[in-house]
Amino acid sequence: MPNPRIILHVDMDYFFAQCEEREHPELKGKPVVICVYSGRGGDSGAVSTSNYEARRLGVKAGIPISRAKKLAPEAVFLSVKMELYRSISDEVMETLRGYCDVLEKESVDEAFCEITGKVSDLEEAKLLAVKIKEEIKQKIGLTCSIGVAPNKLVAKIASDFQKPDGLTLVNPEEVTQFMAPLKIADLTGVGKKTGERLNELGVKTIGELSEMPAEELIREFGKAKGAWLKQASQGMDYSEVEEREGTEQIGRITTLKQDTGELNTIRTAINQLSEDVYRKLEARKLGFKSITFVAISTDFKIRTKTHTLSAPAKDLETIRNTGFELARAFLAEHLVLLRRVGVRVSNLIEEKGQKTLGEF
Ligand code: DGT
Ligand code: CA
Ligand code: CA
Repeated sequence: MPNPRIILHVDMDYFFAQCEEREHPELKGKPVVICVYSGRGGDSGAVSTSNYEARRLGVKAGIPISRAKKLAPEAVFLSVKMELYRSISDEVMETLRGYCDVLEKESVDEAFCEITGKVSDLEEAKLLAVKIKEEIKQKIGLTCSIGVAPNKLVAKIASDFQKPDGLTLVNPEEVTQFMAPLKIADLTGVGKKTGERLNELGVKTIGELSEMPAEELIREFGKAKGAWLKQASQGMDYSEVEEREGTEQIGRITTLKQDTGELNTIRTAINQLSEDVYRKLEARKLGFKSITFVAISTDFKIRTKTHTLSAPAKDLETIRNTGFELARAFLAEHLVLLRRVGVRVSNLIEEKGQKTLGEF
């Protein structure tokens, strides 16, 4: 037997809503609902997520906004501010990267971290997970839930096990025991249709699924899926934690000392942000092809302006100057006061210029 792997799955708690609570501390304790308005006017649209206060009132992701307003008329309703969440997500991912061998960003609010080479046993993994939670709390001001397990499948299920602010460790020897009582719907990767069919067959828990003969599952769901169900129900997963290409960006956002539309004040902020971004790039020996200026106005509207270079660059000057030019162009186009500004680079490439991380 090779040494078991140790993998973390980190999932931010009620992510979009928690970002809003961080930006507006007066929201804490109140039900908060994040909405995606369809643009068809009125309350047409759906709930993207909600904080736990709102969830207790029945307001969950996916329900119509009009229904949410009936369930929780006293709640605070906000529209999604993707730029803000993305920049906070970048901060989270950068923090995680410092702790792991390989980082696989799975979505805006979750990632797998391979830490097999960083710790020697589960006890050390636990200490590391606690440290990560503390750093994300202190530096970024958000809580997350972490699952620690010998593979990605079980780590992901474990991160969801004690939400919010949870930490769940699953020993290699305890995997089947941990999985057995869970509902089929908890098995990541099982879609609604498959779940319903299994229910019809009288299979309600992962443990019951693991007792079904592989042949029967294959007959029912086809070769690939049937075999996968059999394996997954036993908590087996050999997929690797892999860096995803082209998805990465490095960014920094700051709140201005006062709301302003003055280019000179904004330039000072851009210089500082550019240096922070540059230091991150330098430490990881990365170049970039795109630079983005992020502007958050006093009405909380978030707008961006991006410039893509004809050839990759890696120097501070290019970030700083392009950021400044983008800000100048932005202010010429918009008569607004800015509350926060940000600088971001994307289309990242490794400095040697051989292996590209970005798409060109
Ligand atoms: P939790 O359960 O504490 O992890 O809560 P969230 O809100 O972090 O839920 P998660 O991890 O499933 O999703 C992360 C973010 O993705 C969430 O804050 C908002 C967005 N999201 C989730 N589900 C939906 C959806 O059905 N529609 C839209 N538009 N956005 C969604
Ligand atoms: Ca989440
Ligand atoms: Ca998530």
